[in-house]
Amino acid sequence: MGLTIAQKIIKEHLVSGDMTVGTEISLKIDQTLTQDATGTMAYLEFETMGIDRVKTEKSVAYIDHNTLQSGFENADDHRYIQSVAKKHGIYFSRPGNGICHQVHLERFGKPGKTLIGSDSHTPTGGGIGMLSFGAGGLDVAVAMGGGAYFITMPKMYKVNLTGKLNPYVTAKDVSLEILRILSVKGGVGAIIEWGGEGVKTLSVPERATITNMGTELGATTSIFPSDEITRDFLKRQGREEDYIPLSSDEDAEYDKIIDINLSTLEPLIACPHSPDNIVTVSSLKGTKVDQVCIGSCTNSSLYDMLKCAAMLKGKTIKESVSLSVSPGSKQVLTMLADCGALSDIIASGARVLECACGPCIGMGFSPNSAGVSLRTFNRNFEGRSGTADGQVYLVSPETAVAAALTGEITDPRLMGEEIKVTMPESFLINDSAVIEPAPADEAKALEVLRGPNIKKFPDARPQKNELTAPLVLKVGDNITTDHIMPAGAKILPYRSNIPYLSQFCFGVCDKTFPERAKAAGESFILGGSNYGQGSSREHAALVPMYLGVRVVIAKSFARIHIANLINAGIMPVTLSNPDDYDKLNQNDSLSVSDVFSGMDKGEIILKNNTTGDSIKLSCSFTQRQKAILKAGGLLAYVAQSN
Ligand code: MIC
Ligand code: SF4
Repeated sequence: MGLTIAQKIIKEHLVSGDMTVGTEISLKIDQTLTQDATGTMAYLEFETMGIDRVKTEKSVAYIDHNTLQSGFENADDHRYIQSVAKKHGIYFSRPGNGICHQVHLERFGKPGKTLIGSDSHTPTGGGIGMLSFGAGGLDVAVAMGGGAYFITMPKMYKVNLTGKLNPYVTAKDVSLEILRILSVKGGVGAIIEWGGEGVKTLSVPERATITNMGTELGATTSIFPSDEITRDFLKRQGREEDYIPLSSDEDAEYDKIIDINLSTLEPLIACPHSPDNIVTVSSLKGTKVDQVCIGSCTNSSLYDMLKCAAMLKGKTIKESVSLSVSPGSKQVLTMLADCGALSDIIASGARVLECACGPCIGMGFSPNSAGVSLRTFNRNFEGRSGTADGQVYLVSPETAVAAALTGEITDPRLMGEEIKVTMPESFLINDSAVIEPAPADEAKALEVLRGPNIKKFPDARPQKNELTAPLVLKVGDNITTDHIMPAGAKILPYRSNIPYLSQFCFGVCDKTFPERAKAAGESFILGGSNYGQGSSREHAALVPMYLGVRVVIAKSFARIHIANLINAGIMPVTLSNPDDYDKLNQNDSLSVSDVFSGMDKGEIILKNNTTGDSIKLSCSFTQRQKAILKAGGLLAYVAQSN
């Protein structure tokens, strides 16, 4: 049987397992990336492992999430990451150099290689045929140390593209269309390969928009073939030698094939508060807009920015609208400036922000009360913008500009003739904002600089064979990591300070949770389906662990979060019968016994001491995962194994 693109790369990197769908495999990782919000913790974990130099081909530490530096905390953490990177063989991308995924695509990613990153949108690298995964910081730390990355062998889905996008219909609309078809749960357990004749009509930045948003489908990752378009992109980036061709075999088999005819698509929009809440832009025509934000790792390439600049040229944005533009990288910003397009953006009345995540993660530019904000980003989870009642919609750059100019949701096809942009023959190459690591012989003497904001990693709590504790929180379906451990300007500076962060845990759902969990000492949480969707932030597991949560019961879990729970020593189990969700109420007293033999059998019995009900819980832990849970988390497990 022939192989898909992902299967080919997996086969070449397989360390353990036999590639049977649903079983555990582990992969050799060629490259890693971190960003600052997850990076501090990842490097603290790496240091704990006691390894001198990273063992990957390339590891890069980016500073892009929290660049406000509203106090010493942030600046100290940046300095810590810079010094730890220099010492241990990691490249350091300074604040201002751009958003990790955009810069990695431009400067470091390679087709056919494996990449894990402590950020859920790492699959952006699939735009150049790289097999890239979002992961928790601990998994990235292990990979930097040369350890394999463990995943469940995914199913293979193919999206077969035909036709060609019409004017003002974009790669973002393709992403929204697949979200409409599959929903935020539709990609769980699968790698999505994009193929068919239509692929040839999409440039690398467009492909990267699509693989980036594959994360919102819950997919393990997404990937495009590496073809002449990929070669051309790498050549323009001055690194044609990194090109290798990659395609699936003719007789490769897929678990699902979805057909999308690009010619039939129209501009789409994701309504509050979920990326799969999709309608056509034209159906919301006339809705008043307060704010428009262009940028994020989804839509901040030079291609996107040039199109926006062309639409804004010679025009002024509507008085009632506030527009922000954040170019994805220093390369993009410099090239926009050099060709004059930046002046067109500024002249229109836009506010040009730093090359960073910015408003996407609630770092400034929050909308006004109940404000309608159209964003070219990938997530519109409730409260993420920093304004609790903000109404965030996700759109393409073209739809964003149309709204900025008219003050209301407007189908961009009404904005006149198609805007055509010509891409430059070569990109401007200047890696001055990437600091190289010190040579190994000099590195030993280097000091790692730590500020007072860095607090000790929480103590491991090994799983016990028996536990009686209250159900301290019951929540519904699609709980995101933004619900569990919110981000935003007030909280993000404390990502290396778990005790401080713990005050905000589940703040969006129930502000009393931290106090109640602490008072309980040990506790259970109950979630609905797709628990933990969204970000890779391991803080959404480490903080509940710190607060004493020992077991999370849910109807189903999101991939990265379940790995993070296990890595933090919290046991994730599912309800064997989802209807039993109704038999459990907040504050019920619950017990599990014979946990260790239950882990082996795949079934643990939960006793509800309040109602007398017995409920079956399912689990399917590998030997390694059981050992991690018994050790009290991955760090403790690694320490025990050394
Ligand atoms: C996000 O988009 O939610 C983030 C912020 O990039 C996160 C990482 C984080 O929480 O630091 C992600 O997607 O993994
Ligand atoms: Fe940054 Fe937003 Fe992309 Fe996350 S989704 S990496 S916050 S730009």
